[in-house]
Amino acid sequence: MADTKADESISAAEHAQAMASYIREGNERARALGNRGPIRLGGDGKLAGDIIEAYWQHGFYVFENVISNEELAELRADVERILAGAPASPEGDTQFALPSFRFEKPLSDPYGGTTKNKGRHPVKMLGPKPGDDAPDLTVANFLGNLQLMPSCLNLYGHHGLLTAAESIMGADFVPYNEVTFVKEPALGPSVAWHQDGTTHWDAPDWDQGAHGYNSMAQLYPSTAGNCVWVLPGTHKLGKVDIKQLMADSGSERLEGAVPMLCEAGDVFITNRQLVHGSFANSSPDRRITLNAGFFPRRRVQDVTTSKLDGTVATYDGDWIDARCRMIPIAVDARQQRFPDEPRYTYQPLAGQTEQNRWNEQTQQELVRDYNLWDFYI
Ligand SMILES: O=C(O)CCC(=O)C(=O)O
Repeated sequence: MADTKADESISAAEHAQAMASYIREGNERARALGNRGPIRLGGDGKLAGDIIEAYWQHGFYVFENVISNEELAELRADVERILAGAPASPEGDTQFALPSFRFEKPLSDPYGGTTKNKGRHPVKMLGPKPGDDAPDLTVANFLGNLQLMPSCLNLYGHHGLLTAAESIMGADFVPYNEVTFVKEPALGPSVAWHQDGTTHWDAPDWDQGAHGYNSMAQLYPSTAGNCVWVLPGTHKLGKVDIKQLMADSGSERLEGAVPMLCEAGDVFITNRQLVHGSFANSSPDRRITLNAGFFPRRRVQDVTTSKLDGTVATYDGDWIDARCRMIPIAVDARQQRFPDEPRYTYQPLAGQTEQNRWNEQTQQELVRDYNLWDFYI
């Protein structure tokens, strides 16, 4: 069935109905990929070779059981606290130098077919009509997770997750931003199909890892009805013609896509060049995703480019080094919270442990407004 109806011309129930067979088939395809399991390291201390291979083959991998129930409870409690304290509208969002919240209309597609985000979302998704009791705006994202939620800082310093980033992007991998995606049932907006990268597509040394990856920790089950869907393998193809894919598929439900499924406490790593997106959440299930993105350092060092909001920046060594301090600070915070776990060593700052302790002073001087140093490629 071709989706030719305008926004809000279908109800959330009709949207869920239209998704039903797509979800069934997508679930089967996702389970057949075999790219999931616990974080396993090899004898060299790096991610096991078969995991790295599966990541590069499909463009994503699902790490199971990364977050204990105890830690999950802390993360969920922090999310609830932030939601409860959220201002009613963007005007009240003044706690930090940059906004902490992104608000959207329930079940809407804020990006598809617009020039927002450097025009990287070429097609419009269906925006089913929200229920009569829905608010005008819903919180779609938190921005700057590491300053908003102490539990997120702890999670960020996780030995296995940082070892994964090092194994795939090199020891000098760099962080770029941390956001939360909030997809409440019957409210969560869609994120129209896109590829994340906006800088290196035409570079002579472009490769399948040129725009890094996102780590996506799931605080609730990630289901086909609420999750991010991907087109496996598309990270190898360069810039993909998403409009054509949509025309070929006859609807927003792209053929061959798979849902990134997992349980609460699992974490995906997802290549930013993959074609991916999420539908309006017409399902009965909440999704909360903590995103933390990483790049290979050589892909940002001295690069001049525009960020998603269009502002132009050059990421020199001082900028990058300042932003990278969040890694050892988070490692120290995690060690204080979970002292029996292995401690990750971030090689580029290995000699600066003392300057990068997590304490009241570094919280105020470095963690607060740390996201002024975010990068974007
Ligand atoms: O979580 C979502 O719904 C979308 C995530 C996404 O598109 C991204 O992180 O680039």
